[in-house]
Amino acid sequence: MYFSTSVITTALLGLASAQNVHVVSVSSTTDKTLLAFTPNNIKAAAGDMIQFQFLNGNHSVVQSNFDNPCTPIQALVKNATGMFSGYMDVAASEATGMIPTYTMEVANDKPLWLYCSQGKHCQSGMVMVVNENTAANASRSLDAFKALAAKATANLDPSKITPASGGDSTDGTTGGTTSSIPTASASAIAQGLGSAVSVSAWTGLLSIAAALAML
Ligand SMILES: [Cu+2]
Repeated sequence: MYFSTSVITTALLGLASAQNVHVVSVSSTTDKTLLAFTPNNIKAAAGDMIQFQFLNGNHSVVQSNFDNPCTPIQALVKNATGMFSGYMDVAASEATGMIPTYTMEVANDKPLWLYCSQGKHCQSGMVMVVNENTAANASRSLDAFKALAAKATANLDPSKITPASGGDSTDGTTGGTTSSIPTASASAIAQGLGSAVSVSAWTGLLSIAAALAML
């Protein structure tokens, strides 16, 4: 069996790009009162991973839609399984030297509107967007979403809502997984700013390399 170098290179690049991990800091290691996701406006391709690293406080990440900033999407769209990280109490795991994380895979390139369902954090601007698309609709910007959130009458907990009986099922929804990582490595990854290739991607590359060596 024979593979040209270009075919192999393309395969390796494809694998690496499919495993891009975007790191988002939730609150801050230095300012525990910070109610923000950083960065709060990211571009991610379908198949990319987003890892939320909970650095302080007790926050969550919940999927809404643009028009209803502080409301879980499952309260808006029938059969939606919108993402919800659960509440991540950083103080509870601090003594172990670990911080909680929540990692999700991006399903498509549509805008994904997210908020924190703790207290009035959503109204305070603890919101973000993945794949903002102001080219398609100039009014659907992160700034406009924040302004809508500030006026929301309630900040809804996904575990305490009534599932929707109607709505637009074209809204993309997704799930994720929770884990924890050493506090030290969290800041190291966060300083990488943006994307990094995950361990599993490299494991994949190594197994492909091993397979090729046996041809
Ligand atoms: Cu919060």
